[in-house]
Amino acid sequence: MWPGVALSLEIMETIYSKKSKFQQIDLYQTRHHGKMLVLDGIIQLTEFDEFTYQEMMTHLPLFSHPDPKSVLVIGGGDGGVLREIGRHDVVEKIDFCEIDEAVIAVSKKFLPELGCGFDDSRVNVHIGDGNAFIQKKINAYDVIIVDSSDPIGPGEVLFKKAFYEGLKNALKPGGIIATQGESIFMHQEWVGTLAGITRELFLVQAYANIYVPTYPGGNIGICMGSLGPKLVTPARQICQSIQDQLKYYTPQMHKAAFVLPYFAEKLLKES
Ligand code: SPD
Repeated sequence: MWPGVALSLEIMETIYSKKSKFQQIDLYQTRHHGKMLVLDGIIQLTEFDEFTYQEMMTHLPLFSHPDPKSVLVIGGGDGGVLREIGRHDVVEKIDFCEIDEAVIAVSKKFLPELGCGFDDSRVNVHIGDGNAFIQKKINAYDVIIVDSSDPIGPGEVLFKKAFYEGLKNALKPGGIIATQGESIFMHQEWVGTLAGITRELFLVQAYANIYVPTYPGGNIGICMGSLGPKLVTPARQICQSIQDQLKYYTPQMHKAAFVLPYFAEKLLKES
C-alpha cells in the first residue's frame, strides 16, 4: 500500500497464518514488540503500542459524551476497543459488529489482553457486514466507534459517504462517532475525504492525531463527528481508578490530540 516505504520488525516465530473467508490473518512473535497481528499484510497492532490506538479511539468519544449509555463498535475484532469501553461503568449496552469471526477467534486464543474485551457481559456480538448492520439502525446509539482496517479489502465500504450517513442516522440526539482516520502524513487523500464527509454531515467535526509507532508514518488519525457535544474537550471527569489503568489517555492528551500541524489544519479545512 505504501510503495517505497517499509517498517522492519524482527520476527521470531509465526504463531498463526491462515486465510479466512475475508482476508489473510497472520500473528507473529516479534523480537521486541511482542505479538503482532497482521491482516492482508498490513500491521493492525503490536502488543508494544496497541494501547495508544485502543485508548484514544475509545476514550476520546466516550469522555466527549456527557452520558454514553449505548455504544456500538464496528470492526476491531481483536477486542481492544471493547476492553477500553469496559472501563466505563456508565455504559449499559455495547453492540459489536465484526465481519470476520476468525479475527475474534485468533485474538481470544492468542492475545488474551485484547480478547478479554469480549468477556464483558454488556457486549452483544454480531458477525456480519458493518455497513449492512448500521443501515438498519435508527436513533439507537450515543457513541459509535469504527475500528476499521484500511480502505481496501473488507474495510473499503467503511470509508464511503453512504456508510457515514448510516452512522449519523443510527445516533441518538447528541450522539458522537469516532472512526479510524488514517495518517495525515501518509494518506492525505483519505484524510481529506473523511474530513469532508464528516463536516458535511455533522454539526461538530474534529480530527485527532495520535502516535502509533508501528503504523505507517508512526501516527494515525481519529475522525470524529458529533450531533451536539464539543469534541475537543472532555465532557466528563475521569476518575483516578480509571486513569490508573491507562497508559496514553489523560484529559490533557484529549485536548492536545486535536492540535494539528499547520499543513494538516489546511488539509482538513480545504477538504
Ligand atoms: N493501517 C492500519 C490501521 C489499523 C486500524 N485498526 C486496528 C485495529 C486495532 N484494534
